[in-house]
Amino acid sequence: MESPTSLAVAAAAALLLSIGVVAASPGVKAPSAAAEPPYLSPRPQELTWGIGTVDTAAPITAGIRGDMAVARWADRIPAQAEGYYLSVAPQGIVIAAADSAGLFYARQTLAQLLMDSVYAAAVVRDWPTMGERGVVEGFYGNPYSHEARLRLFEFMGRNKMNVFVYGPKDDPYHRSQWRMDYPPEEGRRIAALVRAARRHCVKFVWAVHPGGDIRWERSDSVALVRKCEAMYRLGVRSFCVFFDDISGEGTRGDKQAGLLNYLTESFVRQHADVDALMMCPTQYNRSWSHGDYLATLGTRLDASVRVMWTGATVVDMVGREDMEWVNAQLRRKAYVWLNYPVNDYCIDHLLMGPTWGNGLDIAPLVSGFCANPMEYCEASKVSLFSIADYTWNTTHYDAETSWLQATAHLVPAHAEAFRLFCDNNVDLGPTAHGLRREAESAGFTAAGADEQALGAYFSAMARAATELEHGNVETYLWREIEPWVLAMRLTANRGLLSLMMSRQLIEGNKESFVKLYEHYASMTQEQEALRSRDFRGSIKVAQPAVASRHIEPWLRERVASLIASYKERYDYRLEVFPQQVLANGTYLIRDAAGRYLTDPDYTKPGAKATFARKRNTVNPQTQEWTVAYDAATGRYAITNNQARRYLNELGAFGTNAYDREWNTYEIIRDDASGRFAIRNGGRSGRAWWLASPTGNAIIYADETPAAGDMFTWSLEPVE
Ligand code: LOG
Repeated sequence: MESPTSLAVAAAAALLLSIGVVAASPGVKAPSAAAEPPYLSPRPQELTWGIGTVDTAAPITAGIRGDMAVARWADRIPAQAEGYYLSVAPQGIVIAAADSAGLFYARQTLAQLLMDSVYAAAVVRDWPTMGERGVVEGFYGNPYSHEARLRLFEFMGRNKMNVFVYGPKDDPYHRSQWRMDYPPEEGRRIAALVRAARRHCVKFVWAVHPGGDIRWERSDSVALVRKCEAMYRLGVRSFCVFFDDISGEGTRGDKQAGLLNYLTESFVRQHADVDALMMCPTQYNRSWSHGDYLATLGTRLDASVRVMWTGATVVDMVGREDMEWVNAQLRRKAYVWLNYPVNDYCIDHLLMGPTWGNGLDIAPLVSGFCANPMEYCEASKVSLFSIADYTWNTTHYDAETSWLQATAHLVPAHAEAFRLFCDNNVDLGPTAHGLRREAESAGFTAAGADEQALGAYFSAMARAATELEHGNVETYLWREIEPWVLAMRLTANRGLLSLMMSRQLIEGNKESFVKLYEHYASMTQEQEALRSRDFRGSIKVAQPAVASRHIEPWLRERVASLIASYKERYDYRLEVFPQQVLANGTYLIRDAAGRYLTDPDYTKPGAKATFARKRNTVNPQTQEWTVAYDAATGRYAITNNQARRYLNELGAFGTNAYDREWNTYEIIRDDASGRFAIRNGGRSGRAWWLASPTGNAIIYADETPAAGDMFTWSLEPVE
């Protein structure tokens, strides 16, 4: 039997032919790029292309400042640490570097000059704009696997990143059990990581997160030194202490500074080869800072300690003004912890768009710059590639160019398809942190109302998904992105179906319209059932959201309006469409005992709706609810009339931005009793509303209740 998907695709192909869209055959390559010089990333500070190519067997002269071998080129070596001079010419290759890191980076650049079997001739003088550039594994959720970290270090080395801060929130020996040593097996893995990082010129910084339960007593100071000594024995030479996301005693700035100073004296300065400490403060962004906390750190912390900082808010790009502000408080240059592309607070979304918005002028104001990535290590490399580029050559960074290169670099065999995929995984949706990336689905927004262009775009999306699925995408990356690729294909096919539906409506083919709608609905269902990879011990499972900024809302509204027009004209098979069981209006919502659902204190943010036995005659509006059908979801929004507050999925009055995916409800009518069942919407789980006879808030049932309990609500229109 043919699946709805294949039917839809066949139907889509037929439609596209009928409307004159000629599908390009997949896999058409751009004309040979042999004439073009290779792309170097991070972008070198000074680059001059030579003429012609250089044999890979050409002799190499290499050394660092002071070596006799490179004395002739000494004046070309950049003054900056990690800098290098590289000349690739037919008579030979010269690498003259400032230090061993410079030597390593010159080799990375040389490797990028390789075209098939020859080097492109070039002269490069290069050095980093920012001294410390890298990654902080600092997210909530599944920590990276050992293998993912090893691959990441290699990637970082190739992209000239030099710091990895190890601080996954869900490693117990980092946070909840910070006093305890790693078990031997895990200890050996940490030791292996330290060595692997070093091979790629990456400094491994181990972070500890003691603030959740620390007691400001000598015993805990000693416990911390003891733990650091144990990590030292595993090979760790750089340390960081996190105090983020805690409450209570642990948040005291004077005590934190005291602990860091103690650790500096009793541990760091007891070893000749341990780096100065880093710390992440509790008030790590400007919107959370209050009182004299940061100033206390500024005056009390040993001058050697570097302090991390996420910018104006938790999740934001970092600009000059914020750096100047915090540096003045801290009396030192803050160390940027960029919360991008981390997605632990918006796990349905992959953040694969261009990395833009960080100031190109902040380098003199920072002591380092690390990005917190997604728990999807491979997918994060789109953004990390650009962050490497940005931190190495900050003033010349161009987000769009860097993104194009990143996508081509990660999936070279299907660069075009992968780019289209990335371009449909850009926005974060509404979140508590507020960061948006609205430039998503560029080809779709450019198509406007042009149905042919829309059809071409949806077909390209569907083809790209198929190409990635069957093509040559590196396995580790594929395992991460697969659910989102499948979602993209379904979205694309639903888009095509919506175009076909309007055509059938215009032509008056009610049977075909209904058939197409049925495919559409079954694809929607299939898409809603998609989940991200199932991790062992996974904390959260994502329901992949693709093209959520522009295409999804457009599609839902379009299909809803098509259905509405259909219903105006036809009676045929109306039962296949979502039913509006309740007219929009104001209602009293009462439970089986007749109690009124009420907004008890409309001045209190986050308060829960409660029940009242009596009708409120002073403030009747606190018990009056606007119930409005949302055609895009087929569900209802429920808003209290007193303060116009919406009810969220917890039965509380929402304080976050209203989100129809979360804050709309299914309302079902029982014809026999005339009562209603109310159920949570898509993203917020599908729990049923119940009114406990004694309790005073809505309770939720995940299992479908018996009809008598389920159809408990009466909705009475208010005249
Ligand atoms: C956490 C971090 C988390 C990120 C994004 C810091 C310093 N701490 O709100 O672990 O990944 O935000 O959700 C944080 O950013 N807390």
